[in-house]
Amino acid sequence: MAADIFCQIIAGTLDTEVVWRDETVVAFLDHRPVFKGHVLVCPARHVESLLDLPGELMQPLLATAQRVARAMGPALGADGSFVAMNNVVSQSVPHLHVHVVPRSKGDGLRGFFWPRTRYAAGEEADYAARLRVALDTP
Ligand code: DGP
Repeated sequence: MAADIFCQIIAGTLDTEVVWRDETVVAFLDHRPVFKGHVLVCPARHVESLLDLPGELMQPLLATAQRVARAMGPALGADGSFVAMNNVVSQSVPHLHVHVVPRSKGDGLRGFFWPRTRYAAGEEADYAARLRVALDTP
Protein backbone atom coordinates (compact mmCIF):
# COMPACT_ATOMS: atom_id res chain seq x y z
CA MET A 1 0.00 0.00 0.00
CA ALA A 2 1.32 3.50 -0.87
CA ALA A 3 2.38 5.63 2.09
CA ASP A 4 -0.04 8.46 2.88
CA ILE A 5 1.01 12.03 2.15
CA PHE A 6 2.08 12.72 5.73
CA CYS A 7 4.22 9.55 5.84
CA GLN A 8 5.93 10.90 2.71
CA ILE A 9 6.47 14.31 4.34
CA ILE A 10 7.84 12.64 7.48
CA ALA A 11 10.14 10.43 5.39
CA GLY A 12 11.37 13.54 3.57
CA THR A 13 10.23 12.36 0.14
CA LEU A 14 7.65 15.16 -0.17
CA ASP A 15 8.84 18.71 0.27
CA THR A 16 7.21 20.68 3.11
CA GLU A 17 8.22 23.31 5.65
CA VAL A 18 9.03 21.22 8.71
CA VAL A 19 9.14 23.29 11.92
CA TRP A 20 9.89 20.53 14.44
CA ARG A 21 11.19 16.99 14.19
CA ASP A 22 12.30 14.45 16.77
CA GLU A 23 12.15 10.63 16.96
CA THR A 24 8.44 10.53 17.72
CA VAL A 25 6.81 13.71 16.42
CA VAL A 26 7.03 15.85 13.29
CA ALA A 27 5.38 19.26 12.86
CA PHE A 28 5.06 21.07 9.53
CA LEU A 29 3.12 23.88 7.88
CA ASP A 30 -0.32 23.05 6.51
CA HIS A 31 -0.14 23.95 2.82
CA ARG A 32 -3.68 25.38 2.87
CA PRO A 33 -3.62 27.28 6.17
CA VAL A 34 -6.63 28.70 7.98
CA PHE A 35 -4.17 31.46 8.92
CA LYS A 36 -0.53 31.68 7.88
CA GLY A 37 1.61 29.72 10.30
CA HIS A 38 -1.02 26.95 10.72
CA VAL A 39 0.92 23.84 11.78
CA LEU A 40 0.09 20.12 11.68
CA VAL A 41 1.65 18.03 14.47
CA CYS A 42 1.90 14.31 13.63
CA PRO A 43 3.23 11.14 15.17
CA ALA A 44 6.33 10.21 13.15
CA ARG A 45 5.15 6.63 12.85
CA HIS A 46 1.96 5.88 10.94
CA VAL A 47 -1.04 6.21 13.24
CA GLU A 48 -4.38 6.65 11.57
CA SER A 49 -6.51 8.43 14.16
CA LEU A 50 -6.63 9.28 17.85
CA LEU A 51 -8.26 5.91 18.53
CA ASP A 52 -5.09 4.17 17.33
CA LEU A 53 -2.58 6.36 19.18
CA PRO A 54 -0.41 4.27 21.52
CA GLY A 55 -0.12 5.55 25.08
CA GLU A 56 3.58 6.29 24.84
CA LEU A 57 2.94 8.77 22.00
CA MET A 58 0.22 10.75 23.73
CA GLN A 59 2.46 12.88 25.88
CA PRO A 60 5.02 13.69 23.16
CA LEU A 61 2.28 14.55 20.65
CA LEU A 62 0.36 16.87 22.98
CA ALA A 63 3.57 18.34 24.42
CA THR A 64 4.70 19.23 20.89
CA ALA A 65 1.31 20.76 20.08
CA GLN A 66 1.67 22.83 23.26
CA ARG A 67 5.20 23.95 22.28
CA VAL A 68 4.00 24.93 18.82
CA ALA A 69 1.02 26.82 20.27
CA ARG A 70 3.34 28.58 22.70
CA ALA A 71 5.71 29.58 19.87
CA MET A 72 2.93 31.28 17.92
CA GLY A 73 3.01 34.36 20.16
CA PRO A 74 6.68 35.23 19.82
CA ALA A 75 7.05 33.88 16.27
CA LEU A 76 3.88 35.19 14.67
CA GLY A 77 2.44 37.78 17.05
CA ALA A 78 -0.58 35.54 17.68
CA ASP A 79 -2.75 36.19 20.74
CA GLY A 80 -3.71 32.52 21.03
CA SER A 81 -4.39 29.43 19.00
CA PHE A 82 -7.04 26.95 17.96
CA VAL A 83 -6.02 23.32 18.51
CA ALA A 84 -8.09 20.50 17.04
CA MET A 85 -8.10 17.22 15.18
CA ASN A 86 -10.54 15.45 12.92
CA ASN A 87 -10.96 11.72 13.43
CA VAL A 88 -12.25 9.73 10.46
CA VAL A 89 -15.14 12.09 9.69
CA SER A 90 -13.75 15.21 7.98
CA GLN A 91 -10.26 13.69 8.25
CA SER A 92 -8.85 14.09 4.75
CA VAL A 93 -5.44 12.50 5.41
CA PRO A 94 -5.49 9.13 7.21
CA HIS A 95 -2.50 9.97 9.42
CA LEU A 96 -3.30 11.54 12.79
CA HIS A 97 -2.57 15.27 12.80
CA VAL A 98 -3.23 17.95 15.38
CA HIS A 99 -4.04 21.32 13.82
CA VAL A 100 -2.46 24.24 15.65
CA VAL A 101 -3.82 27.44 14.14
CA PRO A 102 -2.58 30.87 15.24
CA ARG A 103 -5.41 33.15 16.37
CA SER A 104 -5.54 36.87 16.95
CA LYS A 105 -8.32 38.93 18.45
CA GLY A 106 -10.46 40.26 15.62
CA ASP A 107 -8.96 37.82 13.09
CA GLY A 108 -12.41 37.34 11.59
CA LEU A 109 -12.66 33.59 12.16
CA ARG A 110 -16.24 33.12 13.25
CA GLY A 111 -15.52 29.64 14.50
CA PHE A 112 -16.09 26.42 12.69
CA PHE A 113 -19.70 25.73 11.87
CA TRP A 114 -20.82 23.85 14.92
CA PRO A 115 -24.58 24.00 15.03
CA ARG A 116 -25.75 23.51 18.61
CA THR A 117 -28.78 21.51 19.61
CA ARG A 118 -30.74 21.05 22.84
CA TYR A 119 -31.60 17.95 24.87
CA ALA A 120 -35.23 17.01 25.26
CA ALA A 121 -36.39 16.49 28.84
CA GLY A 122 -34.61 13.45 30.34
CA GLU A 123 -32.43 12.94 27.30
CA GLU A 124 -29.28 14.46 28.76
CA ALA A 125 -29.22 11.90 31.57
CA ASP A 126 -29.73 9.08 29.07
CA TYR A 127 -26.77 10.20 26.90
CA ALA A 128 -24.58 10.56 29.98
CA ALA A 129 -25.60 7.09 31.21
CA ARG A 130 -24.77 5.47 27.86
CA LEU A 131 -21.33 7.08 27.84
CA ARG A 132 -20.66 6.07 31.47
CA VAL A 133 -21.44 2.43 30.58
CA ALA A 134 -19.09 2.55 27.56
CA LEU A 135 -16.40 4.24 29.67
CA ASP A 136 -16.81 1.81 32.62
CA THR A 137 -17.28 4.82 34.88
CA PRO A 138 -17.63 3.54 38.45
P1 DGP B 1 -7.98 17.42 7.87
O1 DGP B 1 -9.07 17.95 7.01
O2 DGP B 1 -8.25 17.66 9.36
O3 DGP B 1 -7.68 15.98 7.59
O4 DGP B 1 -6.68 18.28 7.53
C1 DGP B 1 -5.73 17.88 6.61
C2 DGP B 1 -4.88 19.08 6.32
O5 DGP B 1 -3.74 18.63 5.60
C3 DGP B 1 -5.52 20.15 5.45
O6 DGP B 1 -5.71 21.32 6.23
C4 DGP B 1 -4.55 20.39 4.32
C5 DGP B 1 -3.32 19.65 4.74
N1 DGP B 1 -2.61 19.00 3.65
C6 DGP B 1 -3.13 18.10 2.76
N2 DGP B 1 -2.18 17.69 1.92
C7 DGP B 1 -1.02 18.32 2.27
C8 DGP B 1 0.30 18.30 1.74
O7 DGP B 1 0.61 17.62 0.78
N3 DGP B 1 1.20 19.10 2.38
C9 DGP B 1 0.87 19.89 3.46
N4 DGP B 1 1.85 20.62 4.00
N5 DGP B 1 -0.37 19.92 3.98
C10 DGP B 1 -1.30 19.16 3.38
